Amino acid sequence: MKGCILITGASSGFGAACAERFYKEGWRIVLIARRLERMKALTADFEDKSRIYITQADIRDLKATEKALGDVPDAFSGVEVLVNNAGLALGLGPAHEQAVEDWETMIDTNIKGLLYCTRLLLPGMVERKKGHIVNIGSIAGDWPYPGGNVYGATKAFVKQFSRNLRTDLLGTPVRVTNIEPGMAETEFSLVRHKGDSVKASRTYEGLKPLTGADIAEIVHWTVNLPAHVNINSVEAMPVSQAWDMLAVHRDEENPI
Ligand code: NDP
Ligand code: 8X3
Repeated sequence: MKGCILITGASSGFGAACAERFYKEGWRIVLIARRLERMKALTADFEDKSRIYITQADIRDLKATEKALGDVPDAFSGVEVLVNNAGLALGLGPAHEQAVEDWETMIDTNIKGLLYCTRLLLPGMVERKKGHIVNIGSIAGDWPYPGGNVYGATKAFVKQFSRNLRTDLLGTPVRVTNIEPGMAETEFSLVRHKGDSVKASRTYEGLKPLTGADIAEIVHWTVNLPAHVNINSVEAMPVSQAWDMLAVHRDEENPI
């Protein structure tokens, strides 16, 4: 039998796609997010219910997350793969106009929530001498863009934390991978634009964005490589996305 994988943010987007992919491959799946009904709907057609465990938790809340993970039934204990996927961007305005509460939500979810899940599951992986932490970072953690201020900084944290984890775990068989996707069509932009579906869909107009299934494919590949192979990071963009040149502000009359 295949192992057990725990996926955070499994109610939508990449997390839901990973749940589908790993279930189909015969894994036991543990799904966590706040929207319980969405995870139930996602798995409604999955025949082998004995391989599915769904739990509701807000990963910003350490105690709630600890309880949710502590309540995972024995049949799902010994999680081999943790996909730290839950996360979000809020807003796309310049730093001097952004809401501090939105910054806090991103920091609490993308950084602290990811740390809580890692800290709760990693000791078991080290003890059992088997495990893989797959973090979902972003190209925003590498490449600056206007409005990416705190979101990008949270993903830069994920990148460096992933590398530091690798150094801490040297001498154990536990693997760590940071996957850094570019534009992917999920609910990400809807959340970033606070429910404005027009702005959200404009993000993907005239191009073929990545999909949740693309990211699930990459996660699946990194997890299924031979146990001695550690993919440190993967940066993946749609073909229609690339880096731009450095920006220069020009004002002939009032150069700054
Ligand atoms: P979605 O909005 O579709 O999914 C985000 C998931 O995170 C949802 O399942 C949501 O579940 C969950 N989540 C958010 N906050 C919390 C919380 N406090 N506690 C538990 N779960 C939470 O977006 P994506 O699938 O695109 O995003 C997944 C990850 O990929 C994020 O980390 C994002 O930053 C990253 N990413 C996305 C890219 C893109 O272009 N789409 C590109 C690069 C990286 P619920 O609301 O039910 O709690
Ligand atoms: C999401 C990708 O480019 O919208 O992390 O920041 S991007």
